[in-house]
Amino acid sequence: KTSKMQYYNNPMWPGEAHSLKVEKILYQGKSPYQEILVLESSTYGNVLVLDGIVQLTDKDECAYQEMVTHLPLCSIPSPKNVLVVGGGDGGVLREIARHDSVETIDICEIDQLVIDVCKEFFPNLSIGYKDPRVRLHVGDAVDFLRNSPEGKYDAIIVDSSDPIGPAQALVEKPFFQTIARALKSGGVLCNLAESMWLHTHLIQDMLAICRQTFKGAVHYAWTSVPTYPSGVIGFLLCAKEGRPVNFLTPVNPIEKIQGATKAGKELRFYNSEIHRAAFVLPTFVRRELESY
Ligand code: AAT
Repeated sequence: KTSKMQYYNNPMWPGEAHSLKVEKILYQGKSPYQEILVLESSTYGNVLVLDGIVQLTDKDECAYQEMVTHLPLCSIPSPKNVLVVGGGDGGVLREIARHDSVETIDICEIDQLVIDVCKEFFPNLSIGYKDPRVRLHVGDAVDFLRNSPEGKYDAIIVDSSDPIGPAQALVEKPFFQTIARALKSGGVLCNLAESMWLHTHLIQDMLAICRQTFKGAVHYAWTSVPTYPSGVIGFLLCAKEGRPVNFLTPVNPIEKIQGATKAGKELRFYNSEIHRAAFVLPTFVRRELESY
């Protein structure tokens, strides 16, 4: 039973809360890393909650998973080796699999229980594991990246939780340095970067770290996800120096990739126009991020 005080007390978004009507609790458990809860909601389908924070719902997961994947992969000509950090639900794997240039998809998720629970309650996401190019590594992404060969990946997608709990180290400079090391020259990173309404300081800090670490290009993009705090979520798109990358217009448009949007597997959210639009920032954000 959560009191009203606790309800409005999350340190990431004090004073506000979002609610969904729950039909049924489908699963409740605890792993060594976090509390895991799966709910059946009346209007958003099944909902995955980790440590009290909504990670995804059936209804709006497309906005997040499609954007976090195709913003980076459509910005480089022919992605081959891709790494996903976090993303144990499999949704980002499902999206990467649309790219027929991709040869290997590594995923490093810390929590085996998230994977198992999603296989049971989110079949439309965990279907991503069925692609034969996927190699699953269960462990902390900090260690995984420290041990990964230099210049291996064309793209790295950091689909991890908020920086409280197991994902804390994933917003710090040493982590970004290991990512830069693991990328090929001209390789790209797409990192979850919180809400422009709530976390401009966190975004400014991450931007500063990324501008020091990735000399190619660094841009902020955003999208609408109704069940995330404040209803929006941002991404930091970063390119390692070596080969010019222009994130603002897709050089590898999804509409031209054979089979990427075939019947029965259509995209629900992403297209080349929304790719370009995602980098257009409201005036207050432009001011706060650029004057930094
Ligand atoms: N696609 C769903 C979105 C997520 S899930 C984030 C995943 O990152 C979780 O499965 C969590 O177990 C994993 N994770 C956290 N820390 C680490 C780590 N150190 N190494 C590997 N995996 C990790 C994110 C939703 C964001 C919500 C925004 N408010």
